[in-house]
Amino acid sequence: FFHKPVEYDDILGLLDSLWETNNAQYRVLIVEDDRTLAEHYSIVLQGAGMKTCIVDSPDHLLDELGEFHPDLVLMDLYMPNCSGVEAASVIRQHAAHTNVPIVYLSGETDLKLQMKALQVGADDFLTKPINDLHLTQAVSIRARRFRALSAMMDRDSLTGLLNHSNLKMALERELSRARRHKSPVSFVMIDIDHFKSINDKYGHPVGDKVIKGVARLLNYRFRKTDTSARYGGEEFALILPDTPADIALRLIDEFRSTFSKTPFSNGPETFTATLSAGIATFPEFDSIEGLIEVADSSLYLAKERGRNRVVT
Ligand code: GH3
Ligand code: MG
Ligand code: MG
Repeated sequence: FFHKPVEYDDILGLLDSLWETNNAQYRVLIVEDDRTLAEHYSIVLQGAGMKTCIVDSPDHLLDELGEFHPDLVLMDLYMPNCSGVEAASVIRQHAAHTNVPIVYLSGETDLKLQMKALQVGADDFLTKPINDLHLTQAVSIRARRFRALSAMMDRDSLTGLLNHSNLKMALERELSRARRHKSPVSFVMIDIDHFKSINDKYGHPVGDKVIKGVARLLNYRFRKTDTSARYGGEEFALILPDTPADIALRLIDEFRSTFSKTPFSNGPETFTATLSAGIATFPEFDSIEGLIEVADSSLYLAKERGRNRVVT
């Protein structure tokens, strides 16, 4: 670029490569009763590197939303047994999908009707017929913004771990997967011991360093398929798929031991901290509430028995 004049083709090439990477894997749910049209959109969006899923009747919409986790919903306005507006309001009433962008794609050209349709919480209105490039652009811009926003909202700002509300969703997902595959899942609650006195002795910022230390070690020791979350102030939770209770106990006890030897600094002085953990395992316990309750009472037992220990 610096040695020769920029050519039109160079720019096109650059745009193409940015385009490919930027559209990587955006997930688009297409709600459209006209199969031919739906498949056309699908091919266009897939051609730009996105993943698509077609729903031809709003009956299965909520199931598909839960399974597919779209980054955007492309919604027809007029369908035989339900209007797109109704479908959009159903999506919006679901806590898990309050932020997913909804874009109408319809032949409706009446501006007043378009505005009314947008009022239920949709984000944009595109009119058929639509140019392929326009469609991909409109979809990818919104999908990208949604991805970036979700990534920020799903995570705790101090540690970068999943936050409380997303942990519940992750646990729900792992539990239904485990039921399908008939495999175990272990759920772990972790709490730093005497954390109040760490704060009192060294100050809040040093306390924060200890919290970050737990998060860093969690990221380092556990697999990508394991989910770690900040459950509350100095409490953490961990989901270990395909892990029975005895293996979970061994893993978490190793983690506990490593943490207890990890030095933290307060100026020239160094100190160590300990943590306690409680474990509950599916299928022995078969609900989110059950797993959380049992892991929590095991954690309480670990505290009662003297802390710096793990209880199943
Ligand atoms: P135990 O061994 O029984 O768990 O005792 P503990 O002192 O750790 O437990 P307790 O729940 O009494 O105290 C937790 C403390 O954590 C109280 C609260 O001020 C502190 N805390 C909560 N969130 C944060 C945070 O984000 N940063 C820091 N530095 N402290 C926090
Ligand atoms: Mg504590
Ligand atoms: Mg606590």
